[in-house]
Amino acid sequence: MHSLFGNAAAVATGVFAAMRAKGRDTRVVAQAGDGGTVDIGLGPLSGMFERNDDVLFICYDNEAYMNTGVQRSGATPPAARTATTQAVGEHPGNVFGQGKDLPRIAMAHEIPYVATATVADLRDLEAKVEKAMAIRGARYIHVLVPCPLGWGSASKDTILLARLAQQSGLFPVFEAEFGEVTAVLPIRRRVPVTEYLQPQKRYAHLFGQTPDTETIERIQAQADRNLSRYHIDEVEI
Ligand SMILES: Cc1ncc(C[n+]2csc(CCOP(=O)(O)OP(=O)(O)O)c2C)c(N)n1
Ligand SMILES: [Mg+2]
Repeated sequence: MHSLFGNAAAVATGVFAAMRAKGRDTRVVAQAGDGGTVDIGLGPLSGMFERNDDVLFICYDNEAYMNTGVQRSGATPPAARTATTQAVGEHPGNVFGQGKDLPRIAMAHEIPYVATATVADLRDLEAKVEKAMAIRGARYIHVLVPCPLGWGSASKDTILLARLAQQSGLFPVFEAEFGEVTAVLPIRRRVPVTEYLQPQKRYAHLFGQTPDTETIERIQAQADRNLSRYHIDEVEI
C-alpha cells in the first residue's frame, strides 16, 4: 500500500488492526524516508510505539528531504549544507544542537527492538531485519543511506561513505531491546571525521582556503561522544 508522505505509521497501524479484527496473522512492515519519519510522521510513529503495535517500521535516512530538492530535515547533521541551510553567514550550513536522534527517541518508548544499520553492511542489515521479523510488537530499524545528489558525493563512493560514517563514530550501528543497548558493531578502522566529511560537497565550506577547524572539532567531538555513549570497541583486523 502506498501511503501519503507522512502517515506510513498510521496506515501500518490501521492495517495491523484490520488484520487482527479479521483474525488474520499478517506481518506488517512500513517504510519511509527520514523526513517522513522524524518530522511529519513522528506523531503517528510515536503512537505506534506507545501502543506497541505489531509493526516493523524501517526508516531510510539520507539526512534531508531529497525528493523535493534537498531541504533540511530533523535528521540533517550539523554544518551540512542543504537548500534551506545554505553555506552563508557566521555559522554556515545546518545548526548544531537541533534535530532529532530517532533511534534514541524510539528507545525511549522502550519498544521490543530498535536497530541501526547502513548500506555498507548488508549482512548486518539482513540479520537485523530477520531478527526484527521474529519479534512481536513495535520494532524500528534506522538505515543510513548516502544520497550522492544531496550530499554532493560521487555515486561510486556511496558504500564507502556509509562505511566511513560508522568507522568515524558519527553513525553508531547498534541494537537495543526494551530501551537498553544490547549490541554494538565495533569499529574496524577508526577514521577522523574529516575522512568522512571531505568527499562530500555539502561540507565543502569547512575545507576552504582556511579550514573551519572549530566546526570540524565540534563534529569530531560528536563522534568521540558516540564512542563513549555506545561503548563502541575499536578492533584491529
Ligand atoms: C503531505 C505531503 N507534504 C509534502 C509532500 C511533498 N514531498 C514529497 S517527497 C518529500 C520529501 C521526502 O523526504 P524524505 O522523507 O526524507 O524522503 P527522501 O526523498 O529523502 O527519500 C516531500 C516534502 C507530500 N508528498 N505530501
Ligand atoms: Mg530523506
